[in-house]
Amino acid sequence: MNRRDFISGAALGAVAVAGVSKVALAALPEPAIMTSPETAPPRLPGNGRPYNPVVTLNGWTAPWRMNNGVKEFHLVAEPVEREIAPGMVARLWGYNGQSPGPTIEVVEGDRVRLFVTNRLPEPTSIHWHGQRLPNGMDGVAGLNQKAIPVGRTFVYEFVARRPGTFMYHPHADEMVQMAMGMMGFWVTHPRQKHEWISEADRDFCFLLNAYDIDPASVVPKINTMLDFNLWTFNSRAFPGIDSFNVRLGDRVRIRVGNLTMTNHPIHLHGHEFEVTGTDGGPTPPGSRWPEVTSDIAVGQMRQVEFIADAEGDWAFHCHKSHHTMNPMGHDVPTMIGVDHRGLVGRIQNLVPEYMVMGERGMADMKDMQMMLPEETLAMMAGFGPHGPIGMGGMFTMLKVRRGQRPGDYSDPGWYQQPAGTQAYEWTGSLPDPQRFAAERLHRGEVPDLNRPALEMQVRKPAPAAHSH
Ligand SMILES: [Cu+2]
Repeated sequence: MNRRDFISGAALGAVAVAGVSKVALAALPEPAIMTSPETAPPRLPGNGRPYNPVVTLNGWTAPWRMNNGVKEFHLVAEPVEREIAPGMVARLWGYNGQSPGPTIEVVEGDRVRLFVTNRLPEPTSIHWHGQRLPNGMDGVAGLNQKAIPVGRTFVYEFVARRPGTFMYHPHADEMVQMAMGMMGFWVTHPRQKHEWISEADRDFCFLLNAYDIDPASVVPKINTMLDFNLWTFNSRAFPGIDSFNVRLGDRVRIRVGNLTMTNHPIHLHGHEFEVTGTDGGPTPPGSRWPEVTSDIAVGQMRQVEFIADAEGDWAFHCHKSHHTMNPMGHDVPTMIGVDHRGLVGRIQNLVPEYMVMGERGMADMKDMQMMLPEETLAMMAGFGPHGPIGMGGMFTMLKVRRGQRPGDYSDPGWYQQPAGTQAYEWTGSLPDPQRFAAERLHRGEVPDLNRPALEMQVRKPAPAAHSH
């Protein structure tokens, strides 16, 4: 999608907030509602202090209005329908039509006023995770304020004092409300050039979240503590997650927050990144080191940065392999090495839809034409240019292209590897590995005892001039 398409797409998906009259300024800002799970284009600031906007993966940024120098937002906590991936729509709770809610972008020093309307069936509140603010604005129901009753609107107001990466989420019945999808991202941009914050060419953000939704149902089970079956980026599961599309040589920043119940080692292929910011703000450059996986604990935020200097389609995913799977029963027995095909046939006489996990590993599953219940995602899905990818859940790709124009976030399609740069099949003869000798002995074949099991050459290191 090019930028113009993006903008028209956003206009279709959102209720635009038009010019506001003086009379309206005395009232609430009209809440903008997003109905599309597409990645919205960066929302360039039309007023207020300038900044380079972020792109929210399969999400969008909330519009605001300026009211006597105060940046006003209106969040509506409400039940929403969220497409987790094509083929599955879940009934969640969120903000302004989506889960997660819209990303809030402000500038360091901005005075921010947030109207929060509660259209849920129970009281709620919002905690502005990581912010410096007056105690009464921190949003813990019962501790800092009364919970927002059903049908009422509360106002939060504070100055965004430090630049960085933040989240927002309820602090009233939070186990239920976060299990239902209530959360959002918040970015405070630096007011002026900051020695620890570099200017990124592309700046992405998303939240890690998880749901437990039984096959054929659409509402999360809210009492699940650990055994979730949908592991998502911004309430989307692969292949429903958009790729990060960047230009070769771009400085890319990706901001991640974790509001699941477990940690997620987020891993990028083909590049090394540095953690340039945490929940506490930008990290001093002397504290940074290169890595390819960053473990993001529950309640944490991390921002990582790298130069996208390698063309290709690079996997970007949680490294817990169960988190790159879609709904499955974790109590299925392991069938690797078990030939149960005859058994399956006999059981299928009684239960025609009966299936078992693949006896050659689970890769069997990704080609199977399974009869899935409605509103259920295939366990492993997604097709690439070379066959099934066999992934679900917390998986997407970084697509680096020479020809991706600045400001163009559209999907460039699949990478064509230059000739001679792709793994290929060996078609020569295969030598008999030494380890098979033991098997031949086991079969009663006479071993050649004069032949060493493994030939090794050992060379002693030359003595150093001075030994210690
Ligand atoms: Cu994970």
